[in-house]
Amino acid sequence: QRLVLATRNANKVAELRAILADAGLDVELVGADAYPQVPDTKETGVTFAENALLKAHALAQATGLPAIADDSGLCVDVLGGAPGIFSARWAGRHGDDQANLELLLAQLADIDSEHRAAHFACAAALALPDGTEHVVEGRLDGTLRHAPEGDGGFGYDPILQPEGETRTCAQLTPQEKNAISHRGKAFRALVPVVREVLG
Ligand code: ITT
Repeated sequence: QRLVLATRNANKVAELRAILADAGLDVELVGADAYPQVPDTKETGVTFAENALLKAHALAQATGLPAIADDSGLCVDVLGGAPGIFSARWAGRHGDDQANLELLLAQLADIDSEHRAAHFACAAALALPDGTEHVVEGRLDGTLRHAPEGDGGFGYDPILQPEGETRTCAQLTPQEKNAISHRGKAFRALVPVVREVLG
């Protein structure tokens, strides 16, 4: 059985491969890079779930294969949930992780440690070429540091300290991050659905 990973974010691909393998999903995962002719999906939804479904449907339609997609981001309480679905382009240029993180830290410069609650959110979607769809969500709660720490992970990992942790996500091993992350939770919940739907 083959499944397309409807993401062009290499960091997500690496985490998804590990999470799905650890969950025992025995399918061939084809990267979206195998389909360069498929244009990037316009993320016009207003929720993580809507955008994840848009991406999964686009790849399923274009390839004729079942597709799974991830839409995710960082939601900051004191900013009313922003950057949220705009996390990848918070500073303007899509995927500029460093600029996004720096802008967010500048915006929060005057916010003290008691008021820096935030969470990562992830919607994991499965779409079939016949239009069948499923979506599940996961989150990781924590607080935001005043300065980045750690070299692991990607995106906002160096500033998010999970609840009950003394380290940032970027200081966790990949296994430790996947065990508690929004992405790990969402995709582990999707695995039984994938098994059921693919038979
Ligand atoms: P695809 O749409 O191709 O999957 P993308 O990077 O554009 O890739 P999103 O629109 O879902 O994906 O944006 C996700 C952004 O949220 C990502 O660029 C990071 O800034 C942030 N993010 C998501 N998961 C994260 C994680 O585990 N750690 C740190 N930051 C994360």
